Amino acid sequence: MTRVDDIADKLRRSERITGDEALVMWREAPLWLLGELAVAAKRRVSGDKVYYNRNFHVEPTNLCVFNCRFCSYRRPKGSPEAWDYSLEDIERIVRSHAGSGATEIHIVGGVHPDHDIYYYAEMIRRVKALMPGAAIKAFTAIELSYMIRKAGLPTREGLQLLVDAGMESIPGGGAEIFDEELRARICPEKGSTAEWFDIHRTAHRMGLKSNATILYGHIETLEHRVDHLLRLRALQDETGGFNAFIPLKYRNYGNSMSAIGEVSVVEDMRMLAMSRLVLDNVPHIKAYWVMYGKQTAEMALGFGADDIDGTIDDSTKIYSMAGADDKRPRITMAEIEEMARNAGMRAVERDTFYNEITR
Ligand code: V47
Repeated sequence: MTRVDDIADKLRRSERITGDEALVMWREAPLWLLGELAVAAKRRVSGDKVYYNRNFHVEPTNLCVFNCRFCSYRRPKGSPEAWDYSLEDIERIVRSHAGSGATEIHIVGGVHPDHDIYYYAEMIRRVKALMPGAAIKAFTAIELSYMIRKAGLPTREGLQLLVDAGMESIPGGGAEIFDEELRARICPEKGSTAEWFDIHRTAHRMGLKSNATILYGHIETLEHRVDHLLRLRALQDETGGFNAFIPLKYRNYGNSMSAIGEVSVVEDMRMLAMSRLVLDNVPHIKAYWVMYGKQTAEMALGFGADDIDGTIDDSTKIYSMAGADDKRPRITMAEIEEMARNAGMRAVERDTFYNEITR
């Protein structure tokens, strides 16, 4: 028996693998084996289901106090491509999605230099008032940490203020790469790994659910990826608060790391499968179709993903600005159903908390 065979058997018995074992699989296991193991692990959690929701994004601004090297979205103040919506603009955006049946509104943007936490609480209140039936998933841990620190509040109090306004869960962005040395190279000014974990740990202890991400396919090594996954697995052991993990592929258009290029689709599939296999305690692995494109997201269902995110309704620019093919991303429920069928699975509409929705 080779080392790969041994580890594969461990995974078939649903045993946890170590970081070293993960590295062996990542480097040496054939793609078909990773697919087989990851789909078996996925089926133990979600059977033949492929989850999606009806959602849209609100991106209040692309001004940002930070200047991450991989970001294609940020613009400096005064740029003709900068936007900075007022609360009334945001209300207009939300109203434009009335009747879409959305059950989730994902609010995320740049870290604005001037707005404070009370402004964001008011934003959430206004959005919630317009669509009380939709759950608000708002602000990356980096945005949250910045606004809470600026207000001089302890983390729990800051989060509570936003929860009282109507925030119901936290998206996974801002994680990038947890390794401190690498983080300092790709996003030197950005909120730290410790801040990201403080927000998610505190949120989980308050009973909030959140997601987690990794930005992969740039200058990181496999060791960095495994380290990232292990740090998330440890917090999940402690709190159980993560709903989903979303590997985000570095897209290289229009940012200062463009020369690096993008990793192959095979690398994407290995990333998805290894996420499923290492994160044995995170129920959902999301193949974010806006970032991968619809065809790659469909293929991801054969590598351990059980969620493709939502209908989006042409509401996000982060990925089109970074080079994603779909410049006006939207997907219908019929398309999602076909994707699931093509992968031998069944599309299931869910809410933010993975309750199934039957209409
Ligand atoms: O944190 C920025 C990433 C993230 C690039 O929680 C880039 O359900 C690739 O977190 N290439 C924001 N990625 C998006 C995000 C997200 C998306 C969908 C669902 C959820 C969820 C969360 O986008 C940022 C950063 O890691 N990002 N620039 C780029 N050039």
